[in-house]
Amino acid sequence: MTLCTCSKAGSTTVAADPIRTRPDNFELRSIDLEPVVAETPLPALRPWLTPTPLFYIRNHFEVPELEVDDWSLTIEGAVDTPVKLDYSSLVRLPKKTLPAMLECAGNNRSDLSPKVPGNPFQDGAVSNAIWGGAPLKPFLQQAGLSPNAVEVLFEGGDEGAPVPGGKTVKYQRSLPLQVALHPDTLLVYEMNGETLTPDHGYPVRLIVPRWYGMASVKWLTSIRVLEAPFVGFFQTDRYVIEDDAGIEQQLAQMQVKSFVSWPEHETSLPVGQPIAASGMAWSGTGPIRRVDVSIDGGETWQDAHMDESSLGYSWQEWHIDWTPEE
Ligand SMILES: Nc1nc2c(c(=O)[nH]1)N[C@H]1C(S)=C(S)[C@@H](COP(=O)(O)O)O[C@H]1N2
Ligand SMILES: [Mo]
Repeated sequence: MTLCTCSKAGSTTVAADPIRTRPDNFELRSIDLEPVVAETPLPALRPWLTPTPLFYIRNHFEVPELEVDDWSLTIEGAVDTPVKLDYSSLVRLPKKTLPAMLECAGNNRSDLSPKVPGNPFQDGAVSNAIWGGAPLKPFLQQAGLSPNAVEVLFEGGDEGAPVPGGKTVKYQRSLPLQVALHPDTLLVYEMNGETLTPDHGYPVRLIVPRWYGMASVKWLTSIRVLEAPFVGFFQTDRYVIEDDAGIEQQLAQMQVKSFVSWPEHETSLPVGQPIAASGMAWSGTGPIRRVDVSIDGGETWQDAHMDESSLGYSWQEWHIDWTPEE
């Protein structure tokens, strides 16, 4: 694919898309170092697949040091028989690979007005990867769920005080039973064909397609079936939003959303030269069928082209052919 790159002076050259040809020239935009929080730079949001080194990172605490040799996971709680899983048996099971994007619920927070506290994410707390792992469902079935089971709780190996001076907690999140039992809710050990990296949850993380990122618990150490809804900092204090009636609701599936990845904000383009403006669109409930784009502040709209259909739980690439007239 070629793109028009344009200098401020208005002279133009047609160059190969640098992010596709030289991804090593780009790096994550750091937001915090302890713990690591970093977002994907806008050029790296142009390709459908986000290279692992450019996939956004959202850690609440320091990355726990877990080794596969002594890592194991027990499915316990409201079950007939607890099931214990070790790493070597997990990776020997038939592998399911699934493209899925993750979006942090705080993505685009810096655009909010008035300003709100939290990591000042711009557009880059969102990425797309191909995940490899084993579905969780057979393990839950093997353990035998209590007829009173309502949720499944996932715990990460990371912990800390989320509020300065407050009490230490682990990163814990629960899922409704039917989401935990979805055949595409995965125990993941591979990302883009390689072993999961420490920042993304090594050795094993959960991937919950279509849900905001907070549900995809990294560095899994424990899975517990519950007979009552879970109450905990990352479940009922954070990741809740008031609905129109003023009632607090837990965040779950991603909302419908789209962005323009090219041209970037403040890019100067020559008048009269056709370009392809492009971006991504997604929803937490199904495939994107249509994207409408306005280049006149919403007065008129044109139908964007859908580039390849979006696979699995990924975003949908779109573009419009556009010739700036002024
Ligand atoms: N154990 C654990 N899991 C976690 C988190 C965390 O801090 N600890 N952060 C969550 C949040 S808020 C997001 S958006 C995603 C980010 O996943 P990534 O860092 O692989 O992009 O992981 C989720 N899983
Ligand atoms: Mo997040």
